[in-house]
Amino acid sequence: MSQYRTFTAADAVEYARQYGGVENPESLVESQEIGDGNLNLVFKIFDRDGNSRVIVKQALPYVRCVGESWPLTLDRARIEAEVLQIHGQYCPEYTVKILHHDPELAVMVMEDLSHLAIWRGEQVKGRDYPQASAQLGEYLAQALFHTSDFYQHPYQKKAEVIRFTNPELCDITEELFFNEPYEVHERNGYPRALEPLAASLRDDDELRLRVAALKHRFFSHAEALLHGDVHSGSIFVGDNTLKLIDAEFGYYGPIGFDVGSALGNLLINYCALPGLMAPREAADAREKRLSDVRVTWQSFADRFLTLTAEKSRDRALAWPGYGAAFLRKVWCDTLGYCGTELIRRTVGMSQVADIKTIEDEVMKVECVRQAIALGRTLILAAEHVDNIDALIARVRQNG
Ligand code: SR1
Ligand code: MG
Repeated sequence: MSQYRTFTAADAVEYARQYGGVENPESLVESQEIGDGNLNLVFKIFDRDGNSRVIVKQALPYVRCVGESWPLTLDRARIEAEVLQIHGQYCPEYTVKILHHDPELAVMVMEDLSHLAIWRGEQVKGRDYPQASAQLGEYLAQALFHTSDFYQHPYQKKAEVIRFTNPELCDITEELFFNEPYEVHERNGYPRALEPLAASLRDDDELRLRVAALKHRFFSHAEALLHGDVHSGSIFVGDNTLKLIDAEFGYYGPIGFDVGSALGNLLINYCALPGLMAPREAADAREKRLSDVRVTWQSFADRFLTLTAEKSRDRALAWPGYGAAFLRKVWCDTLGYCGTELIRRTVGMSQVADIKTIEDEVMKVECVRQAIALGRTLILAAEHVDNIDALIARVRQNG
């Protein structure tokens, strides 16, 4: 029986030799800890020729970016590996491959994706990956449809909801998305110049009611096995490929949460672009980002609808027209959660490189102001933004 211990670089190499599935395990000789996320250790394992071959990822018993004062369950490693295995079953092209995992050591071995780049970094540099949004939409549709009540047997679905009950990680999302940005909170990270705007969020009764409803649905609508953290930092892209990683926030929740998080991060980049590059380049990059938003939604919705028509197993849910009716609710949720993502990434704790990289402080404040305003509009107007064209029009109106 393995017992938890925090891996050293040498432990990671030894583990990769055992479980990395490489032909000549002894050729693995070195590792480098490359984790730059908020939570875990991530080791890249190299062979004698200096090629990286596999990744070993281990959860720490606390939140890495804060320290031991914020303990966090190791069970998140099991959840992450098992969510990715299930999503990989339904969408192998766009899900990172898990080669091995051990829940007690809170460790997993994954395929190496060093030939790809994290999408957020590429968006910040203004690099375009024209296929990525259609691939992301396809991933969302396949992963979410096949784990929903349309497709899963009711007994299996209920057992899976228990297996993926993830209270501690959900608690982080519940706090960071739906509480802290709307309170005076020490973890918030907005620029001081925006204090009046932040205060106006706290005092906006209509907004607070809508955020309460979104949180309530996050608590209680077990629609599908979510990835739980679909942002552009959890997505590798390359020439005509894309891979989702980092599913430790996975649980059974509202489908619109995953789709809205994805769109929200694209729109944060849209808001940040004028601070990241010259006006002409920014204008071009913004058009590409709006196209990414459109294509992500459209490819998700088209595929999801096709799957409901062709593969629904529940006799009532398979009734013609129900798939489309359900998708309309998902659209509404998507807009709301997209709005909360825009606000939590700018007002709250989890600030992103798109904004942090802006050097000009005045420009940074303006970009953040725009993201917050857009987030608020989407939360408030979710029920009145009828389709993707109307969303794009609202984004343009916002500035
Ligand atoms: C304390 S964890 C903060 C954020 O990092 C993760 O990637 C999630 O987005 C989470 O909300
Ligand atoms: Mg992550």
